[in-house]
Amino acid sequence: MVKLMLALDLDKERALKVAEEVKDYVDAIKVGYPLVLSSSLEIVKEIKDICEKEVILDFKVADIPATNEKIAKLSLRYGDGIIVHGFVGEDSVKAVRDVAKPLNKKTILVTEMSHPGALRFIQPIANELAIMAKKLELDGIVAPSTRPERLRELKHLSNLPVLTPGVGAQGGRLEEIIKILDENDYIIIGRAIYNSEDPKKMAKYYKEKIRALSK
Ligand code: NUP
Repeated sequence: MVKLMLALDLDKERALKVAEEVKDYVDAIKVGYPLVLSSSLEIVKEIKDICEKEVILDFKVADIPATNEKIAKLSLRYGDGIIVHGFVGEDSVKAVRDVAKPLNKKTILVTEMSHPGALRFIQPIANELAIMAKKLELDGIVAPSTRPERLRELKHLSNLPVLTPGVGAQGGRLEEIIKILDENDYIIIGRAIYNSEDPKKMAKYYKEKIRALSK
């Protein structure tokens, strides 16, 4: 079954509350700058203490190789993997991968982003990014639920597990993307769950919908 990854872009207090509420229905958790900058990287441990899920660091690392290496070393003291940008070049991505691999942690490459602004600069190179992810034998790519045909193509080109954001608040439709995905892939949902009146109920709703549509 396709996995559900919760994006926890909240402050510490709300993030821990939501993690506790939804833990029976999500398979993994994604933390990014809003949460880490409003607390610290230690938050990853606190989340793991609550729910023992896979935690991916969405830091979209995009610097020169020497700096990427330092960022990866510091970040990957926590969590199970890190998201990087590829437009900075193969050497920068390799620097992260070479830190992550020996630690048994994932390096996940952003290909095409899910927001409208992605059309101008990143969509034109997204196919090449997916091919680079495959060549570097990374652990996954990020590709958009907001453009199902692009999601299909990027998954095909990379032949890697896909983490796909865009369902819910960004207008992506679960029914349209689920047929493209398989049990190695993750659907990332944030606001549609944590901003709802009842995050637990909403996480259950998405989990059950994924189960029903996966058949
Ligand atoms: O292309 C991307 N789009 C995107 O929304 C790459 C991402 N990493 N994200 C992240 O996915 C975004 O930063 C947020 O954490 C999550 C989507 O959350 P939501 O739109 O479901 O609230």
